[in-house]
Amino acid sequence: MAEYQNLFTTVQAVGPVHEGVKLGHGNSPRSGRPFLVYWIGKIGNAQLGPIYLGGLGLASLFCGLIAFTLIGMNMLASVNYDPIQFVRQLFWLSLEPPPPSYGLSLPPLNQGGWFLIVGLFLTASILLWWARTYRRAIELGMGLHIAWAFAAAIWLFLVLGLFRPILMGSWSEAVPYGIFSHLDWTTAFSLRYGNLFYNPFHALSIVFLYGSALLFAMHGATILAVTRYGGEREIEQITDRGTASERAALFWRWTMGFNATMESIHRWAWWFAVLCPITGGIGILLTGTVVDNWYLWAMKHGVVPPYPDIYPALPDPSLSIGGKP
Ligand code: 07D
Ligand code: 07D
Repeated sequence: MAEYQNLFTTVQAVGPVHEGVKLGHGNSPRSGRPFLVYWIGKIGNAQLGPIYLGGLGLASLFCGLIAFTLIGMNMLASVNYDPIQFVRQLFWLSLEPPPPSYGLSLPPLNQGGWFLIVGLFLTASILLWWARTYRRAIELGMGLHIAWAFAAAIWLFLVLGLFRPILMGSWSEAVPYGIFSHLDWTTAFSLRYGNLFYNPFHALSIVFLYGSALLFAMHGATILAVTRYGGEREIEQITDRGTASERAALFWRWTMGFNATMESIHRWAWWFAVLCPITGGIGILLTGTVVDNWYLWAMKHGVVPPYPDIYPALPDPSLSIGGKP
């Protein structure tokens, strides 16, 4: 019997594979015969399957597949159906939104029409998958924390591709479907609106992004550091004095005076993760709708000092570089 087990020395519990709890009325059957995989057992549970597909899952995968295929076919068409060039240029290929002249109207297929159709299917796919997380949680008698966390990410996704373009009156504001093109969009967005670093909601979003990484590292490290006392088997350790959990808590109380609890650390993690796209989405929604230049905004509100008088007055650059007056 190994006394101290970790990722590399775990004795994999190999027993009869199991289906999981019984499903009530109105559920589909689960698909696939479960089986054990040794190497999967190295990073998690060794049993693969069965998976619950269900109506929502199937519909989501179907819509996702249509969106994915349409993006791929449009990219393929853009290199004249040359498979070599498709692979060679893959990261640079892109399905672009309609040009600004179409506003919120429906453009021809090859002028952004395909883009809008993809957007419809991709959004349907993501919303259906969200409904699946909601329904599965209820069926298992769980809370809805996962669904609401996913909803926070979907909020940013919808702001980027739906809500803000509608407020701006143009589908051309949406993010293109492409690896590098969506990065170019991100840079161009920041430049067009006077440097996103001066958007306080971008800053908040970064705080929660970095904070999430920090909390995840602290939590992961703390629990790994007490697995030798069974710290990963949280439940019985929470109540027992002198065990893994108490050591984990004392470590932080001794090093920084404060310690989270077994419950509160997960609330910290949830809120930091969820607030990253929530604050980010607010920042994006305000950009171009309420605030046109974050640098000038920051100067006006005393966040950054104005240029000294020796320079000529600073015009809004977005108004002078071919932009609409
Ligand atoms: C690790 C979970 C797994 C998910 C993965 C992503 C696709 C896209 C492409 C069909 C952490 C799967 C990718 C399904 C297939 C086509 C054309 C999640 C994990 C592995 N981005 N972004 C990436 C998306 C935005 C930005 C990578 C999506 C905004 C920057 C990947 C969206 C802005 C960088 C990707 C989205 C932005 C990236 C890795 C949607 C501002 C990078 C993602 C739907 C937020 C990084 C080449 C990852 C990179 C990167 C996907 C939106 C900025 C392709 C699906 C518009 C600066 N983004 N992104 O690991 O290497 O996420 O880019 O909103 O540096 Mg992005
Ligand atoms: C995109 C939520 C939607 C995703 C969903 C997933 C699928 C695939 C398939 C699993 C990520 C759908 C999934 C379809 C499924 C499989 C196989 C979440 C998304 C629903 N920035 N910036 C952020 C930093 C600069 C810019 C956030 C840092 C520059 C823009 C984050 C720096 C300029 C936007 C952040 C930096 C710029 C952002 C994203 C440093 C470019 C956004 C948070 C150090 C020159 C977005 C308010 C997130 C935002 C955003 C970080 C710099 C532009 C905190 C660290 C100045 C335009 N930036 N940024 O969770 O919300 O994204 O801004 O320089 O839109 Mg930024």
